[in-house]
Amino acid sequence: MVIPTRNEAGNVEELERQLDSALGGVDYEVVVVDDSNDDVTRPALRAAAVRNPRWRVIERGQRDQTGLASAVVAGIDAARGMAVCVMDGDLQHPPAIVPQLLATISAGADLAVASRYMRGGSRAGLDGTLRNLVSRSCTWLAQGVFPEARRTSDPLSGFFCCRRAAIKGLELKPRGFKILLELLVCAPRLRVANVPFVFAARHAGESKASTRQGILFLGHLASLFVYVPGGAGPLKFAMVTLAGLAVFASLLYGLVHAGVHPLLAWLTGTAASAACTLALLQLAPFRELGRHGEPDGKRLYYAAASVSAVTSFAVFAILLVPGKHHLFLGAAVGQACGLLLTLTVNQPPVWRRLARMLRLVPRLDIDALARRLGAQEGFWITDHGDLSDPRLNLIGGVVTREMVATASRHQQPALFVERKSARPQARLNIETSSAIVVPSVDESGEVSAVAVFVRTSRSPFESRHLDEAIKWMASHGRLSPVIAESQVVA
Ligand SMILES: Nc1nc2c(ncn2[C@@H]2O[C@H](COP(=O)(O)OP(=O)(O)OP(=O)(O)O)[C@@H](O)[C@H]2O)c(=O)[nH]1
Ligand SMILES: [Mg+2]
Repeated sequence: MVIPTRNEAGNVEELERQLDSALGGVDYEVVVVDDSNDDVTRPALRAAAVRNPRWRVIERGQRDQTGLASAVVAGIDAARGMAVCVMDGDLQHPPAIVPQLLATISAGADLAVASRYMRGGSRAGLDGTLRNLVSRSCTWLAQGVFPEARRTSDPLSGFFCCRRAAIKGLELKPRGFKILLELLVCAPRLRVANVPFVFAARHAGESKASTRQGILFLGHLASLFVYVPGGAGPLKFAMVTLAGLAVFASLLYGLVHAGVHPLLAWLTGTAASAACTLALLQLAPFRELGRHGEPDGKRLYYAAASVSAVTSFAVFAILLVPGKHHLFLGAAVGQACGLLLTLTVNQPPVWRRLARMLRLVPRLDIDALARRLGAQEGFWITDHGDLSDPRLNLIGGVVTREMVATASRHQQPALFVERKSARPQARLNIETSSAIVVPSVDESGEVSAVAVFVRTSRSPFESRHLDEAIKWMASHGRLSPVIAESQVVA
């Protein structure tokens, strides 16, 4: 149980009592992450930790008090159980629901959300029509922007439970109160289930929700939109498409009015619109759009875009024949056809079939991946405890077999680069060794094998090679879904 608290002294004893009675048959621990600035909460929590061995309290110093969500992240990092449940410390989240959340996890869900917004649930304890309205609107906004948040009816709930192995390695950087939304967006492949609950009234103490939290929430949405490349796909697609269409339409209109031949104006407009789209796709937030999670997905994206442009042009040219007054109708119908085609290709089943047909997802063959990365050698170490594997001799110097062992122990992909010497003026044509190490984690959260790539060259591996190795292995199911999904959320 991870419980963030800030000035909740009046709730501690009752919380302890209710958790005890609700979790009778369960082996559980309570990790309280406390940011209190009153004089009474910390003594109350310490007393709970002394009398109850299940309780642990993390008291955060002033500098680390960066909000509710970061407290939850700290609690999750410290938790040791098979499942982690997050709940408020003011008893608005009834502990009696926790066994149902745990049962939902046992039944196969990765994430069980206690939801106020479903049959059997309610927000009786949320006082005031205005707060209800704000809460509802924020939920709709989050679900409108992120389809990932539609997997539960209550993506802004602060009461949920997840399998710890399923979220291990996720790079979370939430702001404000909404940690669940962060999980949903950063890990779109988690299996989510809802459990209804009645949001109770506060047992004691005061609310910390405020207008400032509302502003932080908007900032959090923006941060997820910008820094999670694969998040909010449909909205990003609409933005890029509309930008391209705007460039196309204004050029077509302007050039035709300046007396340029419509076909030439169309070509110019299309070229400029394609350039604008391409430029947008280079930006980090839009990068994933054309890739669909495939490391090599852009090839298909460009092919589809070209076919759609040709279709659009053909329709335009045919409709142009009857006379000039059909010009803009022709352009509109042409663009609509092109868009329809793009949308069809964008459907995951169609996309996957095409990708397979065009061999964009070949079987992962470690030699092929080594060639892609420009590595001299690429190999699997299946018994990663065995550091005597002779192939590890390939990584010489500072990059040692211990580093491979470390990356595997921490289950973290790593990039190692060494330099020949500490001399400030390096000779540029000297070869250095570098290595990429990517542990492959199976369903149970264990490392089943470690992929090692070695390069001895004047230009060592860079972080983009590491990213590419991770992407390729993930798209071939050789990596835990979480490591594959975790993005750098700045
Ligand atoms: N560690 C930590 N906990 C916090 C912080 N802000 C709020 N909390 C805790 O997070 C939980 C939820 O905060 P509440 O103030 O109850 O917010 P709320 O439930 O949205 O609002 P109410 O319905 O008015 O209670 C409570 O247990 C708070 O003590 C914080 O900055 N740090
Ligand atoms: Mg509350």
